[in-house]
Amino acid sequence: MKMTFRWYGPADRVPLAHIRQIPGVHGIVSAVYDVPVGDAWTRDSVARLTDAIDNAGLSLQVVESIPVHEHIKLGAPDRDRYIDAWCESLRQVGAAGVPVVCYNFMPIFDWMRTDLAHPMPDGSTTLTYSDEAMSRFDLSRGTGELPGWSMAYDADTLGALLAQWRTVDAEGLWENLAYFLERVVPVAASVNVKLAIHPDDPPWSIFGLPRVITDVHALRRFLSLVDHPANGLTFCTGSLGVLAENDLPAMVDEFAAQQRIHFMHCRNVKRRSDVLGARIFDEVPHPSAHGDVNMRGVLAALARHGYTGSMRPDHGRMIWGEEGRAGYGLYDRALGAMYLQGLWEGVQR
Ligand code: DNO
Repeated sequence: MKMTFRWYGPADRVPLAHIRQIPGVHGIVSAVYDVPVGDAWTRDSVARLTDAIDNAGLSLQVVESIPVHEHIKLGAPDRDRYIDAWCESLRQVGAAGVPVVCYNFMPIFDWMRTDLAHPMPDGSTTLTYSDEAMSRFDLSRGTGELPGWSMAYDADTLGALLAQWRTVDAEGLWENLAYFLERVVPVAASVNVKLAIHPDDPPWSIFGLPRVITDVHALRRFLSLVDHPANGLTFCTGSLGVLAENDLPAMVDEFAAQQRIHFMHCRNVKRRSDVLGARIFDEVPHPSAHGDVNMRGVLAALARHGYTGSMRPDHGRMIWGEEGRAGYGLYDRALGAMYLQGLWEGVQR
């Protein structure tokens, strides 16, 4: 297992020099942030990224993410052009020697929370999701009201996108995903890159949009769309862990045995519900005791199958007065990295 840490490029408030001081962390997870979605990454844009990371004494182990243009997910008539650009980015990443690319296939929105600074009893703040708070967002005013959503859409653009999505249901999304995979997996294989889809977060439909990468059945179906080692998973314990029916250690056992887990996102979540039974979850400290994720079970399953891929501590809380990008401060993620390494050492035979 390789312990890694996400870095949002030169604009990140957490400098590479600080990441380097976390014991055992040698790998970086990052992306090219200065090329518009849908355009191909160039050799130079990738080299600027790898140079900055190499110069800090670290190495780029995973690209997270090459964004998938909305027209690919929608299956729009011009999708081939965007798939070609995605493949070109993939070739550049492969040429730079980066072994894994993480991406997602969620319509319009990536991960979604309703509160990015929910106060916890210990004085920290964390990310929280609530169905009830979701139902109060008014998308007719664009994405402005959504907490921290990085892809800002004005009211008209968002309205048009939502209208296009009314014609694509979950089965349509599966078809568009298959069409995409059939074209990108051979390219990934040819440049020695493993693809790792990120599960939908949360793993259920939001705003009436389809979401399909949700549970064990979906992951099996996904892997069978293109049954090739380069077509694999980012196993995110936090995303999958908010569904009680997802038995995470059993899922890791199944997919790691098939060598189809190419990247691990480890974080813990605590499920709760309001008086009416609506879903709520909080992101909690990484150790198993704090939430519903059996982290020991997950890492033990990985160890049993000799997992050699990258792992990163996913979101952390804001602690010790730190300010910054929600979920991506230094301190709590560093604690997570240390916990995960201790656990990993403990589950080795
Ligand atoms: C959230 C992340 C996701 C992830 C993408 C992958 O913190 O896990 O935004 O990077 O879904 O494409």
